[in-house]
Amino acid sequence: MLEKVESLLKEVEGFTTSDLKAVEEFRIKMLGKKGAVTALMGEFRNVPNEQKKMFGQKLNLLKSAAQEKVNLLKEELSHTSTSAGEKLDLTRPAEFTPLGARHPLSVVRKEILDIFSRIGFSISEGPEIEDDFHNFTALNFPPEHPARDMQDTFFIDEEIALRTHTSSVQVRVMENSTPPIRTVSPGRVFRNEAISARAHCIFHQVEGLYIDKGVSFADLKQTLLYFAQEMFGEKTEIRLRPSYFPFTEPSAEVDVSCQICNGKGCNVCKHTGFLEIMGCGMVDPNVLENCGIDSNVYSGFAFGMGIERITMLKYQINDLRHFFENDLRFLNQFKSAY
Ligand code: 2U9
Repeated sequence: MLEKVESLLKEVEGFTTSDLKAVEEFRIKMLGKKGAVTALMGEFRNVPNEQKKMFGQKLNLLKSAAQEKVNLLKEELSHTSTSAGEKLDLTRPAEFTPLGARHPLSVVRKEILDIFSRIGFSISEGPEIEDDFHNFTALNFPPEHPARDMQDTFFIDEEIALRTHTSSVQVRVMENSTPPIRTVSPGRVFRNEAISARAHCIFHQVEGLYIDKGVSFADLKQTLLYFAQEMFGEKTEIRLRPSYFPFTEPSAEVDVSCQICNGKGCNVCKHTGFLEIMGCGMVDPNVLENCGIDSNVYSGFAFGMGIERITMLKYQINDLRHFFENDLRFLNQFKSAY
């Protein structure tokens, strides 16, 4: 019997195969219910008492050697064989993995930020949950201003709300640095609006701020013309219409000449030749003072735009909800190199 154990041990040690099926057959032959090792285990009770210890040790060694050999071969072959025991064809072309793409809003956000970076603007970001001071008070919103209403703003408590614009980030920049300040702030903003083709309760903005000695409305106009021509093409013209915002004085809405009809008038621009792209103005002296900047020494301009609106104009998208639905038929049209 001892010889039988020794010879099986040799067989186990010498066994090798590249076929998973043969490994399974070997396992059954050795360790299966009717296998050789199992049979020897059954005969153990017939071994004389004085040999039981030595024989038991050899038998255990044989059993674990067989089990280890099976495990090792299965592990090795599972990397190179299919479950049916066939060899893998390593020369086969790899399966096609479709590449993802950036979201159109990310592409346009980067384009906007790059345009301003090229003329010395830094990028600043800040919290989406803001206190009343940074979102409203510092920006010259009077206590009873309708934007402070729960109908327009998502309040968390009386003092804290989801920011309604990224101007709050620029308030923080002004508090923490001294002019000259040239910064653009991209980010998500939140307004309590019903969702439609033209509005969403979450959207994306880029706002800009330039503060230094002697900054004028002429600087603002030229900066916006540069932006419009970089974004929409060098023939683009801009037009400013007077407007009102609590944080700028004077304030204006900015239009660009319609790229569809080159300003001649068409359905897209409702026959006006122009499309509105953003708002702007000279920073109200009260805002400078609220943020610790001397309005007798410094002046500045600011502007703000919705990234969704710029993207819709640039790519003639007629419904804002497309940006939030993740429909690949929509998204795949905007694959970009960036
Ligand atoms: C500071 C002071 C002033 C940012 C500005 C606008 C005009 C504006 C709208 C465009 C479309 C918001 O996304 S929108 O709905 N924004 O018209 N934003 S001036 O003025 C600032 C910013 C920061 C400290």
